[in-house]
Amino acid sequence: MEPVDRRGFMKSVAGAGALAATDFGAAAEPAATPDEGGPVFLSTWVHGKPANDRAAEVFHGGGSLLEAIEKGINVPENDPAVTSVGYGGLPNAEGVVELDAAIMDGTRHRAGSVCSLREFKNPISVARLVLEKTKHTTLAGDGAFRFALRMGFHPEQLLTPESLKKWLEWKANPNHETFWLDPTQNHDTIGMVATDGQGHVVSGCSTSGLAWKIPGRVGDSPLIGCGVYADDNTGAASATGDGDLMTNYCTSVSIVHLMARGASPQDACAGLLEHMAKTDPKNKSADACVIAINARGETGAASMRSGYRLKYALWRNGESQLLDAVALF
Ligand code: SD4
Repeated sequence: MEPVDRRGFMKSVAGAGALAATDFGAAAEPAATPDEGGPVFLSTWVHGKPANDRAAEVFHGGGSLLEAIEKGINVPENDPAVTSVGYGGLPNAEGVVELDAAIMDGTRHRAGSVCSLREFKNPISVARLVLEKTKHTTLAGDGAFRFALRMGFHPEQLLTPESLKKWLEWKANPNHETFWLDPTQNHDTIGMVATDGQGHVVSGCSTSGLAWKIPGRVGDSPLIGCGVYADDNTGAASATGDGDLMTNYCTSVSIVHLMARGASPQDACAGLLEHMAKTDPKNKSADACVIAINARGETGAASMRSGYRLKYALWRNGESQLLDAVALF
């Protein structure tokens, strides 16, 4: 993605806003012509970098794009230092880790997802098996647990000494009725979008969701069209931040639809956040960040506000970097 100055950025937002106002039922743009640019991996937050590196390694080792995204996302899922994904993710209000994940294949236009999955640290891998082995799209709670068991995954305790300590501290605090952790400590959902450079796109997302959430709470991450969306005719998107808010805007499918009407990934990301701010000015202070890629490998990333600015990871042509997303406010 090119660096965006403020004037260019506001112009792009205005353009995307105009696109947002167009009729969603209008004829779509012709499918993007894929170039031969090779794979591109784009992920949220700092832990997106080792995730991208692993995804690129798997892809270059002969794995499919779906497999690359799954194995890439497994990296922060397995890392106890990442406290909002997989093993070591902060638990719900009752001290139980509940994980959400989804993966969508833009070629088949099919997704798999799991919600409120307990005791398995790799929900993205379980979600992929929902996609590959069943006719369903989403499995939740106990059913997702039993499906994972049947698929051969091994249950384990996902609390680490550190996450247990944090939960006990939260419980001991007399003001602990909030279900939203200080956002500065809760930036860690992994969203990844990628193309193989041949016109194929995939989107994946994995999270432990909001720390101290009400048991059974499902965020945007495992909901198709919210946390993930992918369509080879256009591109793919993913989201991170306040999933209770972003679910109401179907962020990922809305971004892909903006791209289908001609917006660049950058303009589509900015346009969706601008739409959120326009419909309710309170959203200007929301924690909301999005990433997108089109089938030509062009990328976009945007944050609602500079106080919750997305750091994102980009892997292209063997180069792996961390970048700061633009912020609207
Ligand atoms: C959720 N969207 O469960 C996730 C949380 C998140 O950065 O992305 N945090 O609401």
